[in-house]
Amino acid sequence: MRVITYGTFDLFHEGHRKLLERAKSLGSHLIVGVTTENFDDARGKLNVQQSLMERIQNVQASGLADQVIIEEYEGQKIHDMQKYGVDIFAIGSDWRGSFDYLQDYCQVIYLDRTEGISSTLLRKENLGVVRLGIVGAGRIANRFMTESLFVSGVHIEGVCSRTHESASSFKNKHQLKYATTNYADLLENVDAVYLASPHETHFEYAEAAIRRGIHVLCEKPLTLTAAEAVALFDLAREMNVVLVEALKTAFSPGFQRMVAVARSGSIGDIRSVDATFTKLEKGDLRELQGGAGGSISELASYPVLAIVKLLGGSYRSLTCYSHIPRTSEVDLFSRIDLLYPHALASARVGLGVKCEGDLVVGGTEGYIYVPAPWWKTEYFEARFEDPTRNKRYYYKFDGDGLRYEIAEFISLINGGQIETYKMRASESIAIARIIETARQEAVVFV
Ligand code: C2G
Repeated sequence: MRVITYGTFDLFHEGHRKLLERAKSLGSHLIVGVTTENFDDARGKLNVQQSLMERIQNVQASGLADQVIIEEYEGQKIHDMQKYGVDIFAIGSDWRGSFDYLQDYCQVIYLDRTEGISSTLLRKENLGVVRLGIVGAGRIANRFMTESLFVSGVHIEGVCSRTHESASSFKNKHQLKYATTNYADLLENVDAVYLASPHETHFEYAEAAIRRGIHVLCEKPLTLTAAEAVALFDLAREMNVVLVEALKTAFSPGFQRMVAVARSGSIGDIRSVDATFTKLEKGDLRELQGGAGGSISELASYPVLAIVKLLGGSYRSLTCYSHIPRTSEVDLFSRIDLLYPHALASARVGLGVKCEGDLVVGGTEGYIYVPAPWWKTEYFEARFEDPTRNKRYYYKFDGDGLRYEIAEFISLINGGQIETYKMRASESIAIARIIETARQEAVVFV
């Protein structure tokens, strides 16, 4: 009898060993499928600590597996049952019912799970739980709460907001320990903060946290000037704390893959990048008034991120056109054109004008097309003159996507690293520089 079982087997423990022992005793040959990082990402398991290689080695070291295979995609189990001539599929009882569909191919057995031990528990013991405070109680802070539930190793302790009412209603809604209007109080009780306050407060709040050795995840735009971004990253390095700009697109698997495909030469040399993000804001634009608002400061971080990831931060010149109608104090539509040594890029943003929100990366041999909403990259295409070469790529972008940046932030803290290649300090600084220059030098039309 051939038996198969699957798992992540992160931080291999007694529960895993017992499960494999029981599975093995059901037959004569045990196959163990170990999940890839991509597959775990896709099924929402974001905090796996060990690499695929380490997890395979753990399974092999148990001496219980006759064969180890890699599980990399949804639906693979059906293929494996047939490919390996499997008689019995065994899995822990926490999955009871979920794999009944495999009964068409083999016998399905749910084995009792070992109580009191799990990878999640071990991760907590190993790494502890990061106590996080939220600054701001608006729409994005609410989304952050929902998304943080998908990430293990983090606990949202409290909230700081401008008014008592907004802070305590946020606290009650999300059942937090405390609410305050005093930022210094919040910093007393946390290891890290998430800044979702108005743009112009980011610098001051981030600086105060970093000075106390508190890690910072800061909503975009991190700062409104490059000098402030440089100062914050210098301070973070000096204090050895994590400072990450929460630009969700940068952390999504699909976007990272798109950048890698484009930069690997598959469409030749990159000569143009055109990215658009518009979001019609109706009604009260008061939040955007007073200099810090507008379509550039609200939205340009996204298209400029794509440009910086694809072409770098060293452009030769910048031109910006902004539509600021007489009735508005802020720009409602803007286009930033950047000339690079060998390429042209354009970022279009709008709060009062709607355009197609797509991204096109033009190369000397073909182009990459990412349809709207490209900033939540789920799908892109590489297209060529010869259409038989066209290729489509599909990825997962769960929920609002904030879970990816939260997971990365927590794993940086736990791993003792202060920077991630997904959103480097130099990239945040380059984005801040472009946004600052565009806002200063915009040619205005009414
Ligand atoms: N397990 C157990 N007792 C525990 C913990 C885990 O019996 N205390 C079992 C699980 O039920 C599972 C196996 O050990 O059968 C691997 O568990 P995980 O590493 O958590 O992997 P999991 O996410 O359950 O993978 O395709 C992947 C599989 O569908 C499930």
